[in-house]
Amino acid sequence: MWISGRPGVSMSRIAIVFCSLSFIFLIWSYGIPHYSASSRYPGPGEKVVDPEEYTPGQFFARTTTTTESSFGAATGIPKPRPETSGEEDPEILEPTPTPVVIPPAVPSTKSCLTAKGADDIMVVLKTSATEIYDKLPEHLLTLFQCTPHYAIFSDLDGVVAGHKVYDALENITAETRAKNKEFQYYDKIQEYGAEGQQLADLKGEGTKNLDKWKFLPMVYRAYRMQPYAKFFVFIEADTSLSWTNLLQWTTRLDSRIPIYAGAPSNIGSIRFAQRGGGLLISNAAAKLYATAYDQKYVGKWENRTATECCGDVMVAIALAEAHVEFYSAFPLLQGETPATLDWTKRHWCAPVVSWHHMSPNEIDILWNFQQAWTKKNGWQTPYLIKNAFSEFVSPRLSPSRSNWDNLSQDHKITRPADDEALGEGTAWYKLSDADKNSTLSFDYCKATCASYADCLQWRYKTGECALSKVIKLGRRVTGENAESKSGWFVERIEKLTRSWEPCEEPSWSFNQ
Ligand SMILES: *[C@@H]1O[C@H](CO)[C@@H](O)[C@H](O)[C@H]1NC(C)=O
Ligand SMILES: *[C@@H]1O[C@H](CO)[C@@H](O)[C@H](O)[C@H]1NC(C)=O
Ligand SMILES: *[C@@H]1O[C@H](CO)[C@@H](O)[C@H](O)[C@H]1NC(C)=O
Ligand SMILES: CC(=O)N[C@H]1CO[C@H](CO)[C@@H](O)[C@@H]1O
Repeated sequence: MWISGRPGVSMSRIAIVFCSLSFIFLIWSYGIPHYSASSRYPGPGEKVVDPEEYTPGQFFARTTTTTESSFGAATGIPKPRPETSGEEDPEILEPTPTPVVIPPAVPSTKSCLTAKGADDIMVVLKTSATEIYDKLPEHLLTLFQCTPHYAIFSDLDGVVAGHKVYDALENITAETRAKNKEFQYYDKIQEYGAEGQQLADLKGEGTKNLDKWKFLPMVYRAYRMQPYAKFFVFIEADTSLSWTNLLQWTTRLDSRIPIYAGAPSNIGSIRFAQRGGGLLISNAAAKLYATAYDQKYVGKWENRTATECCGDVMVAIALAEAHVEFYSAFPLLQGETPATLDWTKRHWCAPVVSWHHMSPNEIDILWNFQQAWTKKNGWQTPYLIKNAFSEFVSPRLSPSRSNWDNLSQDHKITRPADDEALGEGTAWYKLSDADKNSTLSFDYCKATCASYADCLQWRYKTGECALSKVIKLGRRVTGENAESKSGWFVERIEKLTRSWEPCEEPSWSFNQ
């Protein structure tokens, strides 16, 4: 026996170890079953907690009957214990989330390079010299390994890790450069570049304001570089693009129709595609645009750019002048991350082509997921919002998570700090007792959520309880928000998402 061969291992020590293990197991088995009890879904007419009877680790001990309720009309309100007497053991309440492990699955880059439709797409990434070393490498290692045609535009001409980077601002007229003070930063970037200095030091408002000037020349030049591309996709450095879903989407579209599509947004009367979700422009649209650009850029569009807030708005203005119509491609192209998206029935069966506000870290996770996806499902099956949910969200939902803001915000209850704002006639005064109590503790907040049949998640911080009937993951918070603590009724969420199944067909539809 290997044990007896070791010094210092005696039967009594083994006995001690055995006893400790049994003890740990006892505690563990005592704690575990209560998690699911606490997230039990009390549907209409079903039994629900009376948290009065609450004992640690057993939140929903005794049950009473509730009726269907919704925000603002709570009935059968449970009365939780105040936080002071018996906080649940955070060790027990907060099991470590199941890590999302995606085994490395690297289909040969050859298959992604030659996937159907790959040769027809031109992917264009826009960045700035001030962030290029932080954000470009991830794209070079992932997406751009798969795109036969791509270009990178910045505010400095050069080569990064062997890849050509174009300066989108090189032909801005001297008049415009003299009139708009952000171009002082453009000159600085050129200087730093020439001297080999730390371009990241120039990061700030000044260089950020240069961004809007890049769009029109970039779209034009991309078309001139690759005039036979059927579709042009313009993304930002913090956009995550699904190559397989993009290809499956564009092969269903007719590039001879002028299409300008993206995640819609409005400024005044102008409807435009938000830059972060990506802009999809068909060949026919790009051709119309290029013709108009030749006539209008210098005399008109460049001047107009000075007065518009943003480059993506300017693209919409220019395309409208080129007689290209805008189509909303939401939720295929969209501006959220898996942490901030509303996971609703409406989008459940839609494929996701883009995510925005993604760190290189998150882009990488998504990329690995998609590699595994195409390896398993080939290049003709899109991954849907629901697949992203089961991969990135559902394993992370739990009855309680500290330092976490789940973005619950349908119904936010804040106890005013000023006592005068509590009296008769105030907004606070009109709240139900359950709503008022929800601001007392995490458990009260949870109980108030439980009392609303459609409440799925809650977030508590001192004096504030926020409830939500929309599923959102949220993220870890630091600094002054670090005390936020969130929770989800996992079984309610499971029941709800199950009711959205099955997805008959991926819904590729998008409209004007
Ligand atoms: C609110 O809290 C108070 C004090 O803890 C308690 O007496 C009351 O029953 C609670 N009401 C509800 C509706 O939970
Ligand atoms: C700037 O002008 C030159 C010469 O016409 C042209 O080759 C180049 O593509 C232009 N650059 C951009 C970003 O439009
Ligand atoms: C741009 O607008 C200014 C007035 O705002 C005008 O003086 C200038 O001539 C215009 N430039 C061009 C190229 O049209
Ligand atoms: C990190 C974050 O976005 N937190 C938000 C969570 O929800 C509350 C309430 O709506 C917001 O005020 C926070 O900004």
